Amino acid sequence: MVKRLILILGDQLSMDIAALRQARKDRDVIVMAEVAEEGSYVAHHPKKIALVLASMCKFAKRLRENGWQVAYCELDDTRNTQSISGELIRRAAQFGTSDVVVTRPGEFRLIDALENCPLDVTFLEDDRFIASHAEFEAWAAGRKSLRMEYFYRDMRRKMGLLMDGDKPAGGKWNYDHDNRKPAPEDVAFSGPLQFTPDQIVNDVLDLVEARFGHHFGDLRPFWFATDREQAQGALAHFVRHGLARFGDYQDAMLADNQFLYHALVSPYLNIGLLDPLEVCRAVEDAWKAGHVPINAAEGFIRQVIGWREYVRGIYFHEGPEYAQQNALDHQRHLPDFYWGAQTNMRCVSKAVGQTKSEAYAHHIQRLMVTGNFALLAGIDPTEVSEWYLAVYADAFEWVEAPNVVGMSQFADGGVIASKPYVSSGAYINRMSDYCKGCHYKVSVKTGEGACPFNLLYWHFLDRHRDRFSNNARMGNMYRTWDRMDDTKRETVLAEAEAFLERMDQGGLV
Ligand code: FAD
Ligand code: DLZ
Ligand code: SF4
Repeated sequence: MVKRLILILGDQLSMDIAALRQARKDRDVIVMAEVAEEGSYVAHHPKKIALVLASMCKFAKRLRENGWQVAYCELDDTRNTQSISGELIRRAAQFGTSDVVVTRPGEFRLIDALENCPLDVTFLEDDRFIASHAEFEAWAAGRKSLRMEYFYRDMRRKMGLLMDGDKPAGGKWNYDHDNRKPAPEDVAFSGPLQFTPDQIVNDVLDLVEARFGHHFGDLRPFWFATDREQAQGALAHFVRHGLARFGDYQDAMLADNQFLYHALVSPYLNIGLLDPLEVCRAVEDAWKAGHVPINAAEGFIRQVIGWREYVRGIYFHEGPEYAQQNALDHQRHLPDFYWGAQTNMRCVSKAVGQTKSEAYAHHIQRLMVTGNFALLAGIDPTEVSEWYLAVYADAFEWVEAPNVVGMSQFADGGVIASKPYVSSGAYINRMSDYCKGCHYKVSVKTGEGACPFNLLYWHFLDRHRDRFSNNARMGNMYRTWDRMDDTKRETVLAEAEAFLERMDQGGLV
């Protein structure tokens, strides 16, 4: 019987992950390694590193309790080679085997490293998803455009979620129309369940502080769930107390409430502490029991079996070059205020501020504040993508890159989005309370105090006229721009240029 090394990565912490399912306790060794390379290929937020390392420690402990032989290497072990393939090579020599089994990683960088590792590595499909690669390819084959909505309906039918026979429950596939309420005065949900660090977590926090404390982001207070039971508790808490209003206020933003009615389950889903289907079943059960309305349940389930599955399909369908695309040829460097330097734009400052403290911002903050600004200002999408990959606790390339490069920056030329997600300050004002108390005035279009989003919005449309003016969904925007008198348009463009110039030179904007 040949001994094999079963590699479990930091985002593969599921007891029924493919590599573990076909391993044998009497023969195989589970290899897990905390390595500097994974913590620093981008400068991950310290909270994200702590989440992964603490969850890895607890997962290894659970494996040992279940009778597995686990070769676990801590970050500060002097024998640690500090890379995943280095650790596999070292363990192969130690256990006298060259056979490795791994569930396919969620990032081409690591797949490539393992393919080039001088060992016999067998990859198994990561089947913690609802759509396999083959299913996504079959769905994509022959389609002119790969829009999410039809894929989502197939996933609903496949899993029988919110279905009434072969019809969607409630009569509609999509209740998005009901899900665009502006920010409420009061939020009745006190936010995600928070966990006091135990000894294992505290030890990891000390380690992360010493090794990665210089990265952008606050390590403490740290309250994430770090094992399956805690993550399940966090999910149950959200379903019970937050879900009912999730749909209504999904797109709303508040300066002093980071979480509104959001679930905060993506970090747990993405490292394997929760399973997407169990999350969706819990939501569906709450609807069936009459505890939450259909727009909340449908809106939530669409995010998980629709968007989450779809972006993963796109990442693997498009291949390793996808994350480097730059269809709009944007070349500007990411401004320092994305890393916490001062800015007078209150919306950006608040979104970045909560990213720093929580390693979290919700979808609309990512899309319509930080993403929108980067797109309007023409920031290099590779720099934008690196930022998102670093700063959010839930960021792994298979999910981050399509959301940033595709959905948010239109750098894939329209694979994901049929038009760029750009807006002036008016949208931010409608959906948030950011503009009250901002240095800029959202109602001012040019001159003293003009909101930069207002200026840059037209600048974006003007500089990309060749690409977008024939887009049916953007015709109105161009007609409005074209109706302005020449002097007004010249003023807008000149002020936008002056703003960008100031920003590039590191001035306070
Ligand atoms: P909720 O708002 O409560 O939504 C419920 C769940 O739906 C999430 O937990 C998540 O699993 C899923 N979901 C919702 N939207 C998406 C989506 N567009 N893609 C994939 N899953 C989705 N999500 C990540 O998991 N990792 C990322 O690195 C990431 N980067 C993003 C970058 C940008 C520019 C944008 C616009 C979105 C990004 N998202 C990413 C999607 C979304 O913002 C997060 O999934 C969500 O904010 C997570 O918080 P939550 O659990 O409170 O989600
Ligand atoms: C994100 C991360 C970090 C910070 N550290 C580790 C680690 O030390 N060991 C490990 O096995 N995995 C880690 N990860 C998760 C990997 O980066 C992740 O598996 C790949 O990005 C593929 O999705
Ligand atoms: Fe953001 Fe403009 Fe509103 Fe200020 S006025 S918060 S810059 S949208």
